[in-house]
Amino acid sequence: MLNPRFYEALGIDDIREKVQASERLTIEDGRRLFECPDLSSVAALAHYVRMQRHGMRVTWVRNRHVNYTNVCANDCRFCAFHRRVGEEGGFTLNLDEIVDKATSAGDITELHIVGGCHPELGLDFFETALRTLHKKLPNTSIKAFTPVEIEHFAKLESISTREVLERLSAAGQEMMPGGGAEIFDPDVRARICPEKVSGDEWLRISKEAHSMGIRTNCTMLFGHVESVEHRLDHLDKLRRLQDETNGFICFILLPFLIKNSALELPEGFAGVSAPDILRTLAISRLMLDNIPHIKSYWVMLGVKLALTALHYGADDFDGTVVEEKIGHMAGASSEQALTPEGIVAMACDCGFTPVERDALFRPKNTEPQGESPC
Ligand code: V47
Repeated sequence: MLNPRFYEALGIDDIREKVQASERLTIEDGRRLFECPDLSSVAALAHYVRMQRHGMRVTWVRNRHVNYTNVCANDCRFCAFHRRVGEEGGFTLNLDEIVDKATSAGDITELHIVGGCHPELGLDFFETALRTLHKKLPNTSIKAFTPVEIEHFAKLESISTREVLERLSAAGQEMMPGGGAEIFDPDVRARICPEKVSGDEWLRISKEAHSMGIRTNCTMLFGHVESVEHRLDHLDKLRRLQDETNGFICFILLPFLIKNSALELPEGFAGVSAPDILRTLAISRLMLDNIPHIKSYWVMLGVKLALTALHYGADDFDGTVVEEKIGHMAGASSEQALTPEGIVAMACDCGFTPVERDALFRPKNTEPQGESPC
């Protein structure tokens, strides 16, 4: 129940009215929500939208991450995962190792494959890997390669990104994860990831994938050197592209984890705060009115905050994950994996209705899972 008197007192009753009338919020509205002194009132707006769209459902997936290499031609300053060619700590999996990892996690619905931009791994390696995985795991959807990797393969092979996408999807890539978006603003990118594709190029490749029928996710890495304006600009760019293509399925908010980062940070900076994460997530839900799902990614948030975020507009809990490196090398203190039973029990304990999904967010079955106390 959104009480107009509370919102009038906060000076944002016009925003409450828009939300309840399903009207689009402006960037200026977003800015005012960042400034609103009462976080719970912002949360209530996001929760209202979540309830309209998804009720108390929280989706999750049996999945596994495979990072095929951490060797990367880009040297993103925030990234603790990557190593330069020849640098200590670099790893590159061969085909057998990729297949072993993918098949060792039991019955999975989604395989999440990403890696660094390795200067020597050609497209034929990935086509073979996808074909082999598809054969071995015929009932598992392969969500693989961000727009950053797609651009890297195109450069390496001197072909267009469209051709890369055509070849990968013919080999078994079913959808694409949303990593590498960071913050689109060029000045921010110049500070945090100067070698990486531009924000415009990331958006162009996502658009190209959508035009070919490949659904993708999108992300925002925040809590480093960017301002609230940069966050809102990033969300606006995603929203504009989604108006054109409707190709994004899910948005994932990634709070910057600071351990082992080469980014120059202010003295004493301990990372983004929980209230800032929850507020940014709630505002993302409100601004991204055309993206169906908002993920609470427990790996980066930690399980407790990720469960809390389900009350701030998020409706997806990602999945079992099994082996995660990017967040954990940057200091994530969350578990390496969750069990299906654990996810179901936690969602129920928090009053939600867990729904197992596939990679494209279609429910796996219609039977209710677990028992919610509410
Ligand atoms: O691309 C890197 C970010 C991303 C750090 O699409 C960092 O379903 C925080 O994109 N602190 C990888 N974030 C994770 C990702 C993802 C995860 C789960 C599901 C999906 C999906 C996508 O993490 C990277 C980068 O943007 N990242 N370093 C760091 N220190």
